[in-house]
Amino acid sequence: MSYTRVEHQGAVAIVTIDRPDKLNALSPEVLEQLASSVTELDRDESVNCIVITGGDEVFAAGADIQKMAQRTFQEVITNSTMPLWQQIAACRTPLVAAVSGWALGGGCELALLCDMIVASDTAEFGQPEITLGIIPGGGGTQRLARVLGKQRTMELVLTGRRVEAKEALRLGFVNMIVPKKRWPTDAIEFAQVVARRPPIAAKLAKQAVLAADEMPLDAGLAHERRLYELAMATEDRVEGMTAFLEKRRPEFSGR
Ligand code: CO8
Repeated sequence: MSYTRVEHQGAVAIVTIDRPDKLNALSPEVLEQLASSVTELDRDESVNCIVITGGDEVFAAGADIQKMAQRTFQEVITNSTMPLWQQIAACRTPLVAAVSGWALGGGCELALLCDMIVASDTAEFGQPEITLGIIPGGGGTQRLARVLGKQRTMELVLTGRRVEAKEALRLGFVNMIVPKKRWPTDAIEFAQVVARRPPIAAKLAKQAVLAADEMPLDAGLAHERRLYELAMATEDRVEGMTAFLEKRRPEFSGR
């Protein structure tokens, strides 16, 4: 059974989670399909930006509670879905989450794993795992804490309180809110802006920014410098700078 759809709009690929009867609950099958689509698109030279999205009413209501309820401790230890989360996070192409409706538990973690989030004004985020007797396991405690800081993350993770789009924007974990009637069109248009940038530089920039979460400042600066030098070796930087000097639009080739 297919739970994801992939479509292309120019250099933007859109992966839609499509399991509406279970509010796009992220079962292992859904995660597998999502991860394999993202990996395939990441290898596709014609794709410069990937949008991960769900339906109008729900992005994803979390991991599949029905399946989780049946799992033994041994199964959790031996057959984790963690490699699939890591596979999506390893995508070098910029990832935009286009979120409308609920993004809860694993759904919120999936949005946070993306590089940017465009939310419709009906979006609602939360980590309700505590109400089920567990804690986030797809990166929620770590990625939220890096965006919101300790106090606010503690509040959301310990109470399971949901956050509406406006508050998410104020807290800084959503890039922008668009009216539901212009969603996901505006999210895709935003992705098109990223997709028009030289793709190697975009991938290097993504790698450099992500390193900020993982490296001390000195190592991060050295890493950024190496990536900058790589960008300077591309044909696209020659084109970008020449186009600027010739007062014309650059035509990037991805080389
Ligand atoms: N899993 C499985 N089924 C779900 C889920 C889910 N997460 N969410 C909704 N559904 C199902 C319901 O069971 C229902 O199915 P059915 O019609 O067969 O009974 C259908 O979807 C519709 O749901 P509701 O009737 O509940 O719809 P409402 O509009 O009343 O409520 C809510 C919508 C508020 C979104 C509600 O469904 C809800 O609270 N869902 C659960 C949210 C949640 O707790 N998410 C966290 C799950 S735990 C998690 O994500 C841990 C991640 C760990 C990652 C680990 C990586 C290694």
